[in-house]
Amino acid sequence: MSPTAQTRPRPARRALSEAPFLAAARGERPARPPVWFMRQAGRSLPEYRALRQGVEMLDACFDPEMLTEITLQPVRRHGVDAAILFSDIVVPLKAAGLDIDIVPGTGPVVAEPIRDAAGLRALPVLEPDQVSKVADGVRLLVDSLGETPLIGFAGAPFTLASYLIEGGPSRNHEHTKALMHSEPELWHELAGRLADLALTFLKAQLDAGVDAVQLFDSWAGALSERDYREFVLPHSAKVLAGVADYGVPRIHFGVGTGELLVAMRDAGADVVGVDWRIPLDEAVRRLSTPGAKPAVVQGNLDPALLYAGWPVLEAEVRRILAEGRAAAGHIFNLGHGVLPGVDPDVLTRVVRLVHELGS
Ligand code: 1CP
Repeated sequence: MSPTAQTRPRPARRALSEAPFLAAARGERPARPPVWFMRQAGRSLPEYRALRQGVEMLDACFDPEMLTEITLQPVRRHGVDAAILFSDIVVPLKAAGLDIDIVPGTGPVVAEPIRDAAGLRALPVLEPDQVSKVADGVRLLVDSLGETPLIGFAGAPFTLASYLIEGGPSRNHEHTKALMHSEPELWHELAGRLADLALTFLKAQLDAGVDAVQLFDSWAGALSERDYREFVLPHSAKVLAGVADYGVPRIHFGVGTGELLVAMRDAGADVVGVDWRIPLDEAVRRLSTPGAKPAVVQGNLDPALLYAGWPVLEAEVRRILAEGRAAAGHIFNLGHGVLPGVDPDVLTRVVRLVHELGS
């Protein structure tokens, strides 16, 4: 969101610039601090479980009416300050024709892991019309959301590559790291193609009207800063630079990335997502240049503490808001996604507390 960026013409949109989420993302301090939750839609909500009965996860992601309704559910229930498009980081891969599925209880699983040049050749290119159903959902959402901004998202090249190379969720990312170091040319070609795919997916959402984007590099924290800068940063930077001229906030998030925050900012983020392992004021200190405006951050309540009982949770929310005052702007969130078993009433109560404490 560089101030000099030429803003692209986008769909006519209600006046949203005063929305607390967008104000905080610009580095302002709105009267009401904004709060939303990663994975706010989904299994913690009984209305989601009811709607998904008998519908495969990826089918839901390509049904404009269903993805719209699921996206709206947490906004209605919790009163959060932003909606996040209900989709998945593997949706553009599926749309392009890759044999990939989301297996309940496991996550994304790829039929043929990509580990050599032949595998890379088989990776299809995403054409914008292959995600037209997602864009249709974005247009429906923009019409229904009123004053609440809509966040679009994509998986970053490293996190996507890990699923493709490992074949599914991985604790150690060993095949991914091995390929990166032993066949760097193949790695860079794969990551470059995943950057193009993420960019096409984000542009489809932006052209349809999303108000902000988040690049999820969930598993980047598995890398050293040296490896991140050499193997990952240029590709994530291509994605973030590729959407800069839309003039919307770009949030860049990963888990366990305390040591990578500066590198992730250097990749081109306007807002840096922080997990719970590092206090927000320390994150801001690492991210800020003395004499310049401090960084803008998003985070960072430990999602497990939603189980800890209200006195613990209230103290945590107060601490995080206080530490967040070190930032130019702070968007309250979890440090990672809502766990499926959480009591949704606890989330609603957190939203109310954040709003009350700010006013
Ligand atoms: O049947 C179900 O309900 C499947 C569970 C589920 C859901 C609800 C999956 C499978 N994806 C989603 C939705 C989803 N995925 C959203 C929804 C929007 C919201 O936040 O409300 C988002 C933003 C994602 C993005 C996503 N998918 C990420 C990045 C965010 C993160 O959590 O780090 C990742 C890593 C994935 C992969 C994925 N998809 C699904 C699962 C269970 C996983 C993780 C598996 C693993 O541990 O590797």
